[in-house]
Amino acid sequence: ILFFRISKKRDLNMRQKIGESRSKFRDNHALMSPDSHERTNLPNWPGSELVIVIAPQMGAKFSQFFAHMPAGSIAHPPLEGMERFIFVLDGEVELSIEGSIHKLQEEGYAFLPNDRNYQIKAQIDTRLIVLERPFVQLEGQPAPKLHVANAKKLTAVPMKGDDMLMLKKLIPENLTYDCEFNIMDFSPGASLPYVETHFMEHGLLFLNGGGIYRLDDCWYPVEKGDIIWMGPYCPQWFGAIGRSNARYLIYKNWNRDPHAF
Ligand code: UGY
Ligand code: MN
Repeated sequence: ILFFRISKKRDLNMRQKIGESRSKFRDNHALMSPDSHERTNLPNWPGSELVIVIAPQMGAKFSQFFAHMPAGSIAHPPLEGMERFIFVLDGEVELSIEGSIHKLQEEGYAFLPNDRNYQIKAQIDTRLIVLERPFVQLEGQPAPKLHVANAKKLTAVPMKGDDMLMLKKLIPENLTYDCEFNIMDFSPGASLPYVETHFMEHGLLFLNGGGIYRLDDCWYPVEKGDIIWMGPYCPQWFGAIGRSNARYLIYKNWNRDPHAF
């Protein structure tokens, strides 16, 4: 293990020294690998370092970022009209919202509706993945509810009948929500059943394992820690390669007419 760690580190430095990265940005998709992360700060995350990996500037209609929160730091709500999803990669946060407190540990998550008052406090050094987007109301539907849970406690179901591809749906399936967050878990050798093309976008984080991701006419090797943005109609396919499961967290805009965006 030690040898592997050393050689991997050296390899990474070599690549960086010659100006190489696996990160790629195209008109309808992007791959962001950890070797090109740029840390930055934002006013509503005092003391935290953020890596903004997906943003409207690249053509996406949402943003996604890693938040490195030191113990004791506090994060505040996003801009007006923006809903937020947070997922704990490691560490622990306390979410205080309208008189109640929720503890979120590894794979704990929260869907936070727009324009609510809350704070997120890191109990220890914590890494979150966060997604924000402007909420799109559906006429006749009430506002979506706060939803807090832990992905480890959810039961996975086979996707489209394939028990080599297991799916966990993280937020409730009702029309008040304008998006979905899922975890897809591929056994070694499993793949998406066909090349998908759809008007919805994706923001994706590899949680474990890896494989080959097809995006438009490019095939990319991908691994844990990689982020992918898929724009509308970006042809997409994934095949899991390796001896362990490949697992990713994926966002999708959902439950709304294509004209509503
Ligand atoms: O839900 C989805 O569209 C999902 N199957 N897409 C993907 O994994 N690229
Ligand atoms: Mn898809």
